[in-house]
Amino acid sequence: MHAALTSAILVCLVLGALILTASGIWWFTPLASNWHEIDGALLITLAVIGIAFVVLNLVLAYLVLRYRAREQSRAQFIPDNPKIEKILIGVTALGIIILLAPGLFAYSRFISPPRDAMIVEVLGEQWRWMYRYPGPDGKLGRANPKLISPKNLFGVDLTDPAAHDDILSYTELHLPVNRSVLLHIRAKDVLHSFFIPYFRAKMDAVPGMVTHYWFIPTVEGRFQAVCAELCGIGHHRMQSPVIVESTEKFQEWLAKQPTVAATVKP
Ligand SMILES: [Cu+2]
Repeated sequence: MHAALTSAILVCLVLGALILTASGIWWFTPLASNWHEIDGALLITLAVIGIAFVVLNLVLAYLVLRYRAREQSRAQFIPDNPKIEKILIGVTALGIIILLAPGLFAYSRFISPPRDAMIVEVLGEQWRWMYRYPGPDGKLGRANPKLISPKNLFGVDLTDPAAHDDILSYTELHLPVNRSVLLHIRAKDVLHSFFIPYFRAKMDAVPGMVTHYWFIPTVEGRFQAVCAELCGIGHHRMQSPVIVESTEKFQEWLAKQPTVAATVKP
């Protein structure tokens, strides 16, 4: 009786997972960037682990029922079976290669930006995201965590002339549509992770180093960046609007934001 119930629960688990997947209620948000390749890697991962999940659970359900305890049945001792072990090692190795390879290729492109990408700095702190854009010189000035103060939230180094025209945004990330963007990601205090689910883009923000990734926003609209690293009690609040708009609107917005010279300079 217990064996039959266990088997039935396992079959229901598999059916429930298949129905939920087919219904699409937890499916990805529509892609709003160039990273079809990352979606491809995610789908391959889902297919491999999905097939493994269904097959293993159905086999388990069958074995639980087929070899349940019965009066007349006796266990047989089989110490090993080299043939089955070889097959299992082969299938597992193949599964792991299929899981990892597409992601490795996608990741190498994800961190290799095109030369003409627009650089934006992302700074994470408990618990918000802030942004710094290069000014008319097209260059981000140097920054140093030691220079961070209540007035100089980014720790911008004012001895670097390239820093003076940098533009600061303390709340929103605005981006022009269909333009390559390279994010330089920093953290002030603890580990954070800058994640824009619609762009399939995510990278850890690590205190003491600058990490990066690039993408092309392909859809105009209002999106959301979140922190994907449990970073303290206010982690859930660490969200920020991401606005993708036409180049003209973006330039208009950028012109209204404060520069380092206007805010940080003593
Ligand atoms: Cu965080």
